[in-house]
Amino acid sequence: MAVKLALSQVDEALQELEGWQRANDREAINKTYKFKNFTEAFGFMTKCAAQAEIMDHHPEWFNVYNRVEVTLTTHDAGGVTEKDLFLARFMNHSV
Ligand code: H2B
Repeated sequence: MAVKLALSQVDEALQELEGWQRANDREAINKTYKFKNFTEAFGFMTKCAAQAEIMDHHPEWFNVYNRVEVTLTTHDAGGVTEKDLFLARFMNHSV
């Protein structure tokens, strides 16, 4: 099972993850992506969904039109793990 990272380790990793921040109310990281339109947003989600399936690691997300709000945490570990950081990097490279 993936090991939960210390908050200081998460903060350090976030310095290299543009637009991502720690959630206020739980051990998670989040980012809001904005696209030109719904088609672009959904294309991004489709790409990330395929990666999530490969990893068996799934985002919590909310989409309205061109906006995708993403929260990443590892439920099994009760906090942020390397899997969340990997998926966050993948997402940033997928825009
Ligand atoms: N996704 C996330 N974000 N955290 C998990 O702990 C998790 C998951 N666990 N996707 C996986 C699925 C687990 O429930 C299945 C049974 O492997």
